[in-house]
Amino acid sequence: MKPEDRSILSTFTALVAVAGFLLAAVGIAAGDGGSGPVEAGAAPVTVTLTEFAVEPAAIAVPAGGSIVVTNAGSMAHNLSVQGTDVRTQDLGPGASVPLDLSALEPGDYEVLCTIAGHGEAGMTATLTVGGTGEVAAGHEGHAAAGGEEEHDWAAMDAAMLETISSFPAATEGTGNEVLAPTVLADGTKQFELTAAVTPWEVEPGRVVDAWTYNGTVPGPMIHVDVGDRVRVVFHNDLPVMSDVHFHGIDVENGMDGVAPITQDPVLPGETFTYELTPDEPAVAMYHAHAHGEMAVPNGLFAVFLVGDLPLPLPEGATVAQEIPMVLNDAGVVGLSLNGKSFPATAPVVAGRGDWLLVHYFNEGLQAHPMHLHQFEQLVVAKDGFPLDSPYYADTVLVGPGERYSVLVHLDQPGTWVWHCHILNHVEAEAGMFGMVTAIVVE
Ligand SMILES: [Cu+2]
Repeated sequence: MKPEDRSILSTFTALVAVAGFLLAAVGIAAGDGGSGPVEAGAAPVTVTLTEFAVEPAAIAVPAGGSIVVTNAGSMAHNLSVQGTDVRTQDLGPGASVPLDLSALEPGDYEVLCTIAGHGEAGMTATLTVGGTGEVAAGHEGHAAAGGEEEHDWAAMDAAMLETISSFPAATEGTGNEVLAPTVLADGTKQFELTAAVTPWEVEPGRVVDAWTYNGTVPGPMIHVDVGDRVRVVFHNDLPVMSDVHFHGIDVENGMDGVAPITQDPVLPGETFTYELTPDEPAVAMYHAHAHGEMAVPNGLFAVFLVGDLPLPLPEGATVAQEIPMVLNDAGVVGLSLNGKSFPATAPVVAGRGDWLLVHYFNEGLQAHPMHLHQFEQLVVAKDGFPLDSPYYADTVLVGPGERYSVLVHLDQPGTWVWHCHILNHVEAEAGMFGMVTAIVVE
């Protein structure tokens, strides 16, 4: 993204936020004015959406009332009352809208964000519509939140220190394991992939129903040589149709994995065999294309490397470790690095003086500025294309679908933090989480 594009984006984001504020103000004014169904003087309860929570968790409103729904997160969310037609549209970050609940009979309801995976990730709450017209407990919560919100500062400190000190935490399952092919008689390298819904431990104790290739997030890494004949036998055990798109590799049209355009959908229980012969180096990915908005964030993504990049290393230097760093921010997996959320994100442990080659892959729905403390990142390739003029950066903005390859020279010992610099992708009042890990130079 060029600098001018970035400033347009931030202007747009600011406009969205202003529009959201105005909408919220209109909603509150309508309630206070007594023209709507809300009784005079009863300001609507504010319900706040974040990744991945709905607050308050127990919403209470008088019969005939309304609420104001605010998206304080960093991705789109909505709020829907289950079993009814009452819901907001999808709200961008910063947006705020009134939601009229006067159509609801008194009683208890479940509310949730209906964007794929967000409910499962925790964006649910209960809604009690009171029958008496009295302002229920939720209103007091709003009054407190509207003025000085109560923070338990000591608890915030304790949670932050506790989460950080638990790094690195062990979890079940490792993504990006290299997938060994079966080599056929004619030299073809055959890889077997099965897509299915399987349990995946994103962080200690948080096990989600991920959509996986061969049971892991990211799926297994495929690494072949330029000119290899490659066959990928794909078996679909998902409850929906699927396909496999090789993002960043030249293929024949029928192998592009875009059902129903280039192939028939691979229905549940079916198998499809892809054939490709990559003829140049690639830093690529494979992922589902059918139902991509749901399937990919839920975990159907993996790394596909072809050959090796030419690297501008000093005379005699070699790469000590090649690190895939796959970014995701949505679905049941959520904000994560290589399928794990801090403190389960694996640190890179390396020796002083080592060179690392890191490939960033963004399989999420947002751009992430990946910042490495202390060490400059020498950007050597974009989307697998070697740069004529590699450049240094301490923060590399990786958009959805993009790949950046960077060389890092670890010339200082210590534990150096490595994280997305959108700060609510890494921290919350409950502590550190999400897109953070570290490089430990011994
Ligand atoms: Cu981020």
